[in-house]
Amino acid sequence: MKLFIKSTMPIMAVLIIAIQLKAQIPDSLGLKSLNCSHCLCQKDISPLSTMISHVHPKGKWMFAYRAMTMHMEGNYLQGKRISETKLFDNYLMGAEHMNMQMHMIMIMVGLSDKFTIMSMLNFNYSNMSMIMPENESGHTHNNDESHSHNHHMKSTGLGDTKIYALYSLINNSRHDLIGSLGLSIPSGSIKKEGHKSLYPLRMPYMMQLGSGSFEVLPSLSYLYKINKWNLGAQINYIIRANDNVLTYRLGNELSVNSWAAYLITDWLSTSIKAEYLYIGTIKGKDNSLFELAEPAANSKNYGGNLLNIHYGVNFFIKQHRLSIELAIPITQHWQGIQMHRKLFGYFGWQIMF
Ligand SMILES: [Cu+2]
Repeated sequence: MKLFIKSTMPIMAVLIIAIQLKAQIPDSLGLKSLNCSHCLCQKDISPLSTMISHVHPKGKWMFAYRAMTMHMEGNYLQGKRISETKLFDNYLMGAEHMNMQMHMIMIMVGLSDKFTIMSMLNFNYSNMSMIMPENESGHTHNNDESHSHNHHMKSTGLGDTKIYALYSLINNSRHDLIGSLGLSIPSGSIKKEGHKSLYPLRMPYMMQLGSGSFEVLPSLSYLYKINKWNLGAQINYIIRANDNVLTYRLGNELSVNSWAAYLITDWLSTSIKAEYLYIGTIKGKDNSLFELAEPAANSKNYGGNLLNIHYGVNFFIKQHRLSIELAIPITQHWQGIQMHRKLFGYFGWQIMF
């Protein structure tokens, strides 16, 4: 409960500021939207997975729900899939596949025509299917499988909470340049444990709901608008500012992405995007994790980089936007033994008012 209050504070702050702002400018909807001839916010055709792609005119609100799912599979060492036998030479068990879901609730409001604030609450769900050699699996539940033995690790709950300030540096009929700075508050648990009878231990780093660190999130976005096209490029950085209470710090992350989006008709747009993501290695470690239990429990098996290609569509219905996007990795390189990322899916709904 305390955690919930702590994490909803930024949302509340945004709400209070925005309600006051709204009271001061009663005709903001009618009048201000006319000022917005260069503004992308009304019909933002940028890819859904691009978190920051517009600022709002003063007093204009947006409410959004976004979901992201990622599927990971196999155990890879230096790009090559390794056999279960090889895995069990070094570890007691391993992951077979994993599904991660993030559900985001987002509120955004223009404090002035240049300055917008945005707040995001996350709910995370992770499910990792584990394998272990048959002779290691002397647990209580019955099992008829002949080769290896499966069980699942699951974690679910509130993730880290984010608040962003966005500033429009350039905004004209052709060019948009948006600088933004965010802060992530570690509201997500980093002490999730597995099921009592199967894995009565703290789960590995990637199964935890947050980073446990405060994060500084700078970003710069450029958009070029021509006819029905919107061409964009963006750079995002996640700086993990402190060691968390378990004395480790997840690596910093850099994302560079570029996209082309096209408005096909009044109500439909499509986009392609390339994203390069670099994830740094973990500093320190969670001392309660047994490193030989599985690759994910070893802090050395963390970090790397990948290049994703995205394809998305946006539907516009009055002030609503519905979006779907899919992404697949083109290349990926990971430290040590890690699963490979296979598929990403995004779904989003947003409303402007
Ligand atoms: Cu918005």
